[in-house]
Amino acid sequence: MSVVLPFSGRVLSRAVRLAFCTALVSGVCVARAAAPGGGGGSVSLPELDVDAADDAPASSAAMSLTPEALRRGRLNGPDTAHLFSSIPGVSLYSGGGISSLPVINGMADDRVATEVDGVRIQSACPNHMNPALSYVSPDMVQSATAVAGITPVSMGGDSIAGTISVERRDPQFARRGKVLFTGWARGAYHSNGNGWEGAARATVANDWLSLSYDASYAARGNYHAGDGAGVVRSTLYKTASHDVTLGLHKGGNLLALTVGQTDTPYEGFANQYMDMTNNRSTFVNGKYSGAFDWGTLDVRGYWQRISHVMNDLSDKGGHSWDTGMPMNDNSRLAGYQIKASIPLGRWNTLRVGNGFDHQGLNDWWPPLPGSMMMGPGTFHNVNNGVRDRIGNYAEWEARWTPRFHTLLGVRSDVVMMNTGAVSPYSVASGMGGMMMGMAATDTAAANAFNAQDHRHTDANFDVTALGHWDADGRFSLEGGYARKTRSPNLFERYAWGRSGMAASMIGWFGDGNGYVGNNGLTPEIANTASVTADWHDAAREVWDVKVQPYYTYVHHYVNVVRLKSYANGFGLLQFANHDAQLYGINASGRYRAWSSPRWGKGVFSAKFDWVRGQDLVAHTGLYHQMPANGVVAFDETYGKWSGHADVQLVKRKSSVDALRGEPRTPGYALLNLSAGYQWRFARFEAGLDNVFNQHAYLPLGGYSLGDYSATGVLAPLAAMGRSVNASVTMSF
Ligand SMILES: [Cu+2]
Repeated sequence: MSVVLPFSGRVLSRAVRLAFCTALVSGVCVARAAAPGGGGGSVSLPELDVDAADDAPASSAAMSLTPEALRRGRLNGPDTAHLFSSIPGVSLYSGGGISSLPVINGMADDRVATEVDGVRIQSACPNHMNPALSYVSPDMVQSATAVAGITPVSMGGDSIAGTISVERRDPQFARRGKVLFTGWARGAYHSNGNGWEGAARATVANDWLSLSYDASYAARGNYHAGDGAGVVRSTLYKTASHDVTLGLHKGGNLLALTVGQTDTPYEGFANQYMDMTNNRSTFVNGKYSGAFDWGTLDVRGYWQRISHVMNDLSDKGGHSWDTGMPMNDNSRLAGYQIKASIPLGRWNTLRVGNGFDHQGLNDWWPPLPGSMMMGPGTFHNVNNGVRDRIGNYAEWEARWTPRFHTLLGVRSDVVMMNTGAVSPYSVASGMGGMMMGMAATDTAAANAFNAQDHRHTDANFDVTALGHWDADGRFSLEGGYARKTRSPNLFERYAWGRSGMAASMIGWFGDGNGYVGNNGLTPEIANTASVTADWHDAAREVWDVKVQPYYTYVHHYVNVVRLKSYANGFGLLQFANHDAQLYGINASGRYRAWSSPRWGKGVFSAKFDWVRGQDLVAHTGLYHQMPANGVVAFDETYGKWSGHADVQLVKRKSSVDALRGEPRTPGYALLNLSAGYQWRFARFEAGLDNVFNQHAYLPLGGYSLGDYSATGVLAPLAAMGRSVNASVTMSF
């Protein structure tokens, strides 16, 4: 019924664009990912084959996940951010179960440009509970690419670390004269936390019109830490999403329009004082790509409405504000991106782009009936906050010889921000004791804030220069320099509450501290130099070793100063511009030990990351620096069987951020196993994570505040213990 063309236009363009991508770790390579059904889907855009190629720059720093890596990521858990954990230089830190945030080369969160379908989605929450990747289920991801280090300007802007890009599936079409009806459904179970997931997609299409429907669901209870250490509170979640995509395809043109909604009725945040008690995102995303005589054009437009509600879930007991604390956010995002790729003769390509992104945000905390502390008025944390960005770039890729090419890019981003007047719960008056203290502190802070001018216009510019040299068929060297700039986010500039309670609601660090914004913050500017050396056999089939050292100096790095320390050890911190440096090495290797009809294919692979980050003003380590870590993996494929084993090794975390009181964590080693079998239109997968049920603390997890609230014992956030995972995917 379905027609599979091995090289659709977009697959080809991706293959060409990443022709120099030489990621070697198991699960990381240059291919475009397939449907989870594994071959059941069909994509056919033959007219785009020739002209759509080369629509994005070749860069060794760009790595895309293989279909196998995507499948394994889906089996391990329902978080799209976790798909990237196998990529060198990328680590993750957890907030909620489906809201992990990526860290690239020691720089986290907003420092990473995170794109879903080419759209930058800003978190609409002072705890960054709803980051971009939390809106897309791993089942809906068709391609996942990470760019660490020297990021081409066409893939960056308003970020200093790198880019993480996830694309939902493109519409599928039938061959001329045929009708395509295709789809898949997947169900999965995780024993730890009793998690269930389901996802499905159905498409009906002819050769020019395609209509598809996607749905996904995931729910899980609190997980258990390893070695009988018990439940980790506030790690439960439930989420559901669905969307409809209409695709039109004619000649060299593709038009796709997606309308969808994601609902997360609850999600616990183990390292925050608050939990998410509802999050609804409604979005419209349009995309046009066309191939012309002069080159290719890619246009995207989007609109998104996010309404976000926080409170304490029932297992976060023991607070002074245990009776709850409603906090609300409303956000509107809208924007467009236009990209053109213009070949200039055989040897040169010019890429130009223009884009606009609007973020509007309201963050307010309604009064709690009967509470002296949280009332009688509404606490307006961000009142009509606006952050708009206009980006423009030009990028020139030149092939000087068949063995040497360069990439030069310049980019400007103008970021405009403003916000309205704010107010505390109550204006300080004749109340007694602590209440008066809090009301007086926040009243004074609100008055000081309202007296300031909050308008900012940051004119930022970025530069990327990259050279790539293929010495012979077995060695290549790529090196470059990038200047990248990020403007502060709305909370970094505009969070204003200075009482302990109000400030502890601000912060996406999981460290238990309270945060105050700083209206005087300037953009942070990173200067990065990096080289990538790549050794491999001529055909790139048997072995591969890649080593990438880097150094980054960040002017005006947005870090913190400590205004006050509380009795419990946590502090009141204010964002401040410091200078910082980060340096490290990412390395990966792969060796195909055998490949024969008799023994199948066996591949050993490894990755290793090491990073150090230092605040050069406060003379302390930067926050969220992963200790030295690596993965050693083995993959065997035999006919319709596939097997995978890996050991994840993480060194003791001894370098910490003293400003935030970051916890030290011991080293650990975890063994994970999985296997899959394809039978006709069904794929069965089973896995065992953390086989020996080891107890481990997450080096970037901060403190387990859910447990702290309930037990009074403060400890780092524990990793998940053993989990049996199973999934079945049916394609039709
Ligand atoms: Cu939130």
